[in-house]
Amino acid sequence: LPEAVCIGETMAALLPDRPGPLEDVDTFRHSIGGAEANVARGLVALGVPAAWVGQVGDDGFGRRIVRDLARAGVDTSGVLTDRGRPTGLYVKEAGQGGSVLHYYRARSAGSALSPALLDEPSVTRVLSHADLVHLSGITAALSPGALDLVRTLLHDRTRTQLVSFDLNWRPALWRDADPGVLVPLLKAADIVLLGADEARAVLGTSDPAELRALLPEPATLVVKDDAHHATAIPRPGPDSATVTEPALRVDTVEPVGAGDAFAAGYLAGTLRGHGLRQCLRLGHLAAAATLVVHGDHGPPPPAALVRTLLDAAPGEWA
Ligand code: KDG
Repeated sequence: LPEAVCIGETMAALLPDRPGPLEDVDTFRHSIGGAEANVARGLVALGVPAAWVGQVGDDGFGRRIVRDLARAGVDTSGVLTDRGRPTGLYVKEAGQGGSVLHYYRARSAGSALSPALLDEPSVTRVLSHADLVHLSGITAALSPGALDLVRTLLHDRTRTQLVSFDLNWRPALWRDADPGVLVPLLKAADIVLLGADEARAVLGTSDPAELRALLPEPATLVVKDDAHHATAIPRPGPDSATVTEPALRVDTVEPVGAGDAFAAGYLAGTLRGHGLRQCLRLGHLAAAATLVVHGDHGPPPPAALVRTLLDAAPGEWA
């Protein structure tokens, strides 16, 4: 049974074969994407048994999602099929300044998640032994039912031990919903992951001390400053110090998915009992592997390299 369960929407992804406006693209590659499934995949790549739980439509896109995740070693036994709704889709538009994701997910099977999911025996089973449940702010934006599911998982801890929450700020999803609901969700999590830019957009600051004052409850806040560094801010206490670790320098091909890879690395480190510095390093290593490829996930870093770099002296790391 999985140690970690990642819950949210996974979509079919159409990736253009060339950069530029969508109207000029002739060929798209069919892939899959979704922040929480990306984290599950990243965890498995790092040796942590993980499941993705969510809903797909009774269609080829849905079957492809389940097949690809299962082939990657992700437990899909808690994936439900919604016969009345289609699988969601996103189309990537690659430009000079980065990629834009166009979503076709309104009324999708994945956005119709609700606390009823937790009554399904297959879902109860995968949750029964999990040490960690991973959620994200994306799910909170999808529908009132999906928001209720996130709230239930954060507040009803009889089901789960540790809950991690990646803010995953996607402004396009919040045009018709109130992002104010996100702050109480962040406060109820144990581990909060957020980008510095996301923190500024949602909380008005990315300063570690100010963020801690706004979110005093979580055991750890992890703030990622894109290509530069990441900072883990533990709850103040006698043995807790804030740790900052620089990112690895790589030639970025495309950043989509790197945040999920970082989360997977950080959380794998946490589940393996590593200290904050090593968790941040594992996050950076996993992110670097995804930054150098076009899709949502890159091949995992070789295990021997991981071991060497986790133990490297500060000057030898980055
Ligand atoms: O983090 C990558 C995700 O943004 C991508 O996989 C699609 O889940 C997705 C979303 O909602 O943006």
